[in-house]
Amino acid sequence: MATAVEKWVEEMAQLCKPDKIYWCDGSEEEAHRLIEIGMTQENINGNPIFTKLDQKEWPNSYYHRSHPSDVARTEHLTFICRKDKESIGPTNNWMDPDEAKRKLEPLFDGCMKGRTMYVMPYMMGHPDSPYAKACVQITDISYVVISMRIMTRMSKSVLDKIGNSDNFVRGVHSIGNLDPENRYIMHFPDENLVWSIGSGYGGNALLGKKCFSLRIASWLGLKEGWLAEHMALIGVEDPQGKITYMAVAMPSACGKTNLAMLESTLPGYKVWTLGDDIAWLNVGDDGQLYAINPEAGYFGVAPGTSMKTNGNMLKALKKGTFFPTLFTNTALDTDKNEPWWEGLGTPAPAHALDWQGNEWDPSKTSKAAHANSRFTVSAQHTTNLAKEYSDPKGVPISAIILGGRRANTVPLLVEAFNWQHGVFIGARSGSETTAAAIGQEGVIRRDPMAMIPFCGYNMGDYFAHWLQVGKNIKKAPKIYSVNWFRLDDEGKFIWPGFGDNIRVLKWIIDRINGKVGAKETPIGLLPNLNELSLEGLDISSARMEKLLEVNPSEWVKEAADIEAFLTQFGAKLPEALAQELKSLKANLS
Ligand code: OXD
Ligand code: MN
Repeated sequence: MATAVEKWVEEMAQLCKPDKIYWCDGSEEEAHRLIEIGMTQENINGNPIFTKLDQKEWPNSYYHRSHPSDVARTEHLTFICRKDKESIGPTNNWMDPDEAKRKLEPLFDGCMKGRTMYVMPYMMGHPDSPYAKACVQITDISYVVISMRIMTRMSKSVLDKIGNSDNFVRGVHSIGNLDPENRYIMHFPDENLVWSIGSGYGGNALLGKKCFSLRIASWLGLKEGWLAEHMALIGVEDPQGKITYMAVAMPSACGKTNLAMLESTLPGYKVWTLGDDIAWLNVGDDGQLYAINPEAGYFGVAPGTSMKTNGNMLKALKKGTFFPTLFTNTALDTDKNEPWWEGLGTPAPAHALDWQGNEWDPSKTSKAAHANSRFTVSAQHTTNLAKEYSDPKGVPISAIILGGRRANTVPLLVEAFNWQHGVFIGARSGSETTAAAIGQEGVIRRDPMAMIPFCGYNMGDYFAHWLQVGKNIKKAPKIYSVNWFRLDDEGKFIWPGFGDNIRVLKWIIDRINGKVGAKETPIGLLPNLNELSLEGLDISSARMEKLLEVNPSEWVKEAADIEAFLTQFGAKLPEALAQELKSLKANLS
């Protein structure tokens, strides 16, 4: 008797009409075999699927170039499909589920003719965690298979775990014809189902990542009392050896990966990483907030990653274990057969192909690597991987940090007065858009908890859910806002960032332990300058004051923008947050 997975795969095969069906086992041998085949196959954009890089410098590393129109998430082509439009709210694109299927079925019909259908069984989360989810994704490109093997726990044993049940998350993916006109990423939360066609880009095509672990999982969290969040997970060890665990939300391409891999400039402090992008938070039986990372790898932005800014990551990229490492849309140094990107910290190559495969002229201003070019690397390569990474229980969270990219207005560091105020700080957060999503860069948009592209339901309900989770926690973690990106009058970053961000984390630990004070401002609690550890840092107190400035006229404008954003949730906006907005305005006047 066929299992539910087999029946579903058969149904999908009838629709997509592949030449072959291949069931992935997640083994090392399989990865090598698929890469070898991929090196001889052209992607439909005319590039080989994989190119082997110099194996001495970059062991077990391969290069992939995507279609030039397919280099980032496409939020305008991403839909949540439920009958009840109000339930998905004003910040998501909505489509009726029947209409979505009517639109997609003709696109999927025969889309895998001449191709192989790969069937990937995988877990999101440690298999022994009660929050882990068994998933099956199909795809028609081996680049997605190898990426998923790095990013998830892919194994044929997942099929045994699912057995005959139909309790598994379904993902259907095809690169289709890579035509942006025929590109859709559709989520069906009521069926734990994602359909994605027309893109091979990570955020659109690795369906266990944003599509399941955030958009669909946020629905599961709402129903089951937990939170699926766009957060890195770190443990900060102090000189006494005590580790404080923190969950850090930041919009895409705003430094979560760098923070997760931070090399401390303060002696005695060390950052351990559990994850760089997604955290699932739950209230444990002991009333504490716990977090797990459902992923197993990092899909990080390459440009700007150097030995100086993120040495731990470069070491991971060069580690080379039985998990391959992928580079996508970086430049290719053709003399050395090595990946290269702006900000790698090595001289520009004499001869290189840019991310589109054209000869690159270093004298021109055009970038060699795409601004959103990526590496895909296993967490097993991380030199600072926390030992609790393999603990199904996860880690107890003492601080939640909410970041954004703001040239002005928002100080380096603010502590919320309490959980409710922290939820308001999250709800009011804005950030400049980046190359991680197609669209204009550098425009400020409100991005509550960095979840605007990823919360699968009405954000009014999301805020209420955060408030409720806070009530269920015995000792709520403190909540902070951070902004590494404030500019001076010459447009230069004031704060050095990277390894020096440990100074901010240290203040947070000191606050948790009641060792330092804070001063009250209309927007929250700010550090006293003399209680921030700035030793060894070449930064004047005038510049520090600018970093910590709360400028009333900027904040009056900010409050008006926040109000316009929150008003769109109408009656769904929790009264507590409406009250917080009122107090912010009152405090400012
Ligand atoms: C990512 C993103 O790839 O947020 O993590 O876009
Ligand atoms: Mn992300």
